[in-house]
Amino acid sequence: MSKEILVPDIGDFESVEIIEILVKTGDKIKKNDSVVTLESDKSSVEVPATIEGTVEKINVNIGDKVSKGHLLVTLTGATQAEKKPKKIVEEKLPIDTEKIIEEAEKTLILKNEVVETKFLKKKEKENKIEVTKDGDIDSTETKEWLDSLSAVLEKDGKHRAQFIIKQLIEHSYKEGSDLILSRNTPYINTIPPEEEKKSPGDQNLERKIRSLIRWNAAAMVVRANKKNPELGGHIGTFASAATLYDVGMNHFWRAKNNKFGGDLIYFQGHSAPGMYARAFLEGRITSKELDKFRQEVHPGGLSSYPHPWLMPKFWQFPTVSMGLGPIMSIYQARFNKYLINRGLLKDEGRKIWCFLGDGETDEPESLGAIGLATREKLDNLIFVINCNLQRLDGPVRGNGKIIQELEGIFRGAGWNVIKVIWGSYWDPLLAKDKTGILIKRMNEAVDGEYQAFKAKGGSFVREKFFGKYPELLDLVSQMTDKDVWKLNRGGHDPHKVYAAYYKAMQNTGSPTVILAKTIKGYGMGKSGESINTTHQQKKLDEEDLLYYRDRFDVPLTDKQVKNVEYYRPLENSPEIKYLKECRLKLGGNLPERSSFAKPIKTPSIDIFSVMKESTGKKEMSTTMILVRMLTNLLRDKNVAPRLVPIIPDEARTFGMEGFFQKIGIYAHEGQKYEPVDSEQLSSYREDIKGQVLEEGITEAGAMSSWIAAGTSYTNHDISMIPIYLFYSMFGFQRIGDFAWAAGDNQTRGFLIGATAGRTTLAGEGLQHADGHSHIMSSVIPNCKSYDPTFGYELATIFREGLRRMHEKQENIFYYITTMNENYPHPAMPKNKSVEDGILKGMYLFKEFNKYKKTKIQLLGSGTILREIIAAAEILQKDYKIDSNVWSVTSFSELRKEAIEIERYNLLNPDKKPKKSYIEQCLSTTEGPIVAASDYIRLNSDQIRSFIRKSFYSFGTDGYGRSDTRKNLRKFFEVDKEHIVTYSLSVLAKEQLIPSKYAKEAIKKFNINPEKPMPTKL
Ligand SMILES: Cc1ncc(C[n+]2csc(CCOP(=O)(O)OP(=O)(O)O)c2C)c(N)n1
Ligand SMILES: [Mg+2]
Repeated sequence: MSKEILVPDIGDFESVEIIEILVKTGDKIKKNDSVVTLESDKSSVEVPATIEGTVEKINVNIGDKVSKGHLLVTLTGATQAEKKPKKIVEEKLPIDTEKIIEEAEKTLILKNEVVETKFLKKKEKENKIEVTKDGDIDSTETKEWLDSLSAVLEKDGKHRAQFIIKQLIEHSYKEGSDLILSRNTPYINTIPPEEEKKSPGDQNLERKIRSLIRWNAAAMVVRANKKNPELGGHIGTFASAATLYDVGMNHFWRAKNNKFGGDLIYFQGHSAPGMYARAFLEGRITSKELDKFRQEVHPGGLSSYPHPWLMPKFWQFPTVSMGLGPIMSIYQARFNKYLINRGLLKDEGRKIWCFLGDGETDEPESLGAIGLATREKLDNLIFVINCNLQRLDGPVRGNGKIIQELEGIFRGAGWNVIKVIWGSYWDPLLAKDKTGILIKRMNEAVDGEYQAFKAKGGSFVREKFFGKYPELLDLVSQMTDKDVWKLNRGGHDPHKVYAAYYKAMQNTGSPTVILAKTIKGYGMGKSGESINTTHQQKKLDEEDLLYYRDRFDVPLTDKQVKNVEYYRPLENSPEIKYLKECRLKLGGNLPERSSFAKPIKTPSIDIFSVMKESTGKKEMSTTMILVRMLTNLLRDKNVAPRLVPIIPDEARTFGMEGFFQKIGIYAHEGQKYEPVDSEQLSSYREDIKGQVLEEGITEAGAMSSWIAAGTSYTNHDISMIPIYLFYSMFGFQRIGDFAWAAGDNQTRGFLIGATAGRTTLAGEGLQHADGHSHIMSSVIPNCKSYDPTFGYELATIFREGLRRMHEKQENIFYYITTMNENYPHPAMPKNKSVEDGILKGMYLFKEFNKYKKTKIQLLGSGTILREIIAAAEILQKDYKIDSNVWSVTSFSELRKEAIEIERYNLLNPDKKPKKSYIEQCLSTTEGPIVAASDYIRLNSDQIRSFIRKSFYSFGTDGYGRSDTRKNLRKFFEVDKEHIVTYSLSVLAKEQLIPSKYAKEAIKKFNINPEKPMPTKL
């Protein structure tokens, strides 16, 4: 029995071209094998077989135009006709909508009436009752409720109690209450003392070790600044966070080794001295190296903050630009799950920990993606927010309580929140507090006060905190001021921190945030404990140092303290042994950066060969060509599984909807609904094994995913190839700081600035029209930026990118702009040097050599190259002027090479000077040089100083605007008419032709010389 494969529903498209036939007569094909590739004017998509069998006849040819229902292939021995998913369209008679609305409205009115009468009744009742103390209108009734709850708690436990509370809340809403019920719990620890998991550690030894780390961390900052005050550094931040790090290092954070992938820790940037100080005790860093803190120019220096670029074997994540760490860690956690769900990584229960400051939570990036962490059920993610109530210049929110604020935000977003506010010394007081007055006082005081309490001593705390209520004063009457002063904060109590970390590790189904209350500059005494200048403190005088030593019992003599000596106990001391054993148990050192990823073999040249052929009359955009190329790459068995297409909510704009069915969109819960377009070929397919990351509208999120995927070679020892496509204007301009961090992080991958060019993305206007992304990308040292015009250029650059980043494992990344303008693409010139030129940044595209009299060099980039080519034709035809047309694929690559050569020549005055590639191309050519691109003049100006000839650059300086491409190019003066006119003028200025030609052209092309510069319009 023979069966047919037809063109399925392809959405809004009709008469779509067949560009590839992927089967041959006699082939045995399985269901879902691709049969043909269709290409509309926007995208290409493969048609999968709906049945299996042997190909008997192919009924179409390449180039045929087909529509839905067209017969593609006939199969023999076909089995099981695919059952189309049932249409969920209602077949009933049209519904009388108005009637339904009318009825609904009636019920609504009725309902409202009922509700209103209810409220009226309530109001009447309220009027009769007098509000008494603290808003409690009936304390006997309140007590009854509370007693009932206590009974439930006692009899059936907290879960049952919580259930009942939830029911009560829901019920109250149903009954018409619209009060917002607090997302906050009281200002006490989340974990009650009886539920705390006890640390198995030796607390005495751990305190000693921590004290030494504290000392050495402070000493390295002080020493560096004694040497040279301009070096800077922070003492106060790590001083407040030391316990938070130490407990993790001693008991929780597992390192990468040959048996385990390792937890990933995002350290708070300016707490770096603490990590160095610990590494010093571990013997990983010498005292000489500590002395080179922040002196990074010579080898062996320790970087100011976590910078993998500067310390590639140590730091894993650049974090100091505040806000980047938190969001990157969220997407890192999600990417881990992505790899696991796609079967590329073993699920070993690895965790991602991210440390951030309370001030850092002001950054939109810090909190902007916490909802995603809940949606994705990232129980592999733990945030630790060090709430020292201070930031750079003072309190975080002096009038409020940052911990409560953050609790509300994170709980609202569905996180598991663990508050670590009070240390163990408070436990007996809280146990004695039968009336709840202590908790009430804790709830009342604001951060500004809490900060002052820790700056001003025990008697101040007694007077100002406890003194507010006589009952509280009684509570501490037996305690000395010293005892009161000792009442510690949770984040400095290793027991409390241990219990919190332990609980966080057990949590499933949601991410966890630990809100730990600490003191900025803890232990620094008068010089910097809990005072507003703490953050800037980088010098400690002798008195401060002696105090610090005594406070933490560091075994140094006064003389040693005066010399600010480091302290490292002997190798076989209990401290060092303990420290090392802890790390040994946890698998090794942290932080440590390594990679054992295998290279990915560059795909065969054949995959790209179709891009090197002419498209004939067929017009295509480079974005389409890129998508076609990616479709081809998905057929390469080495590359296909490693590709990570990342798209904000723009897949259809970029013609990428074909990927939905083919490789699926990653969704950790699969697809729980039948998509509205399920009948169509490119229907929206979410899948737990989906490959595409469609991020939604978050450039910061997409970029974080791109960084996670592009550093997978080190974090997971598996190389992935992320390709993030975005509107070029919403790339570097929006996520510039991430791109810089990506470079620091040695991310390997492709950034594609699609719909690029100030005059090429025509109809969108000022906020969309990009004329400067190539300038922004060019400043990143390891970013290679390209602005190709033709399909073969794009294919050459892309393949080289794969080869260099993923086969040769170079720490570079690519920024390539692609356009949405459709035009025909020529075949790749046969000349061997073309490929080399494309990669170096320019090659001779065409010579116009008919008249051999006057010549000009025309350099064009991106779509403006086509204007240049057209201008060259006019110059030859109408003015008998010859030209060389150069396609410049990358002004920045040309510049980077030229500055290197120039530097070499200047530093080697006695050697034979080398020639830059620009010089090799242009020094022997004839005539002045005119360069233009769809970017501001600075783009082509990048090569100006390396050209020893007259050089004129044109570009799209000014604000973009919406109009037709033709009008925009005229406005920005980069259309062929302006190029011709400017060329004639340049030649006149060089005295190669009379000026009348330029004058005539100005008139002929209707150019207004009085028009203000576009930058002023
Ligand atoms: C994006 C960004 N803006 C500003 C800074 C400068 N800066 C460094 S630390 C700091 C204050 C940090 O306060 P917080 O997050 O509370 O950390 P703490 O030191 O108190 O732990 C600031 C503003 C920065 N590093 N990054
Ligand atoms: Mg802070």
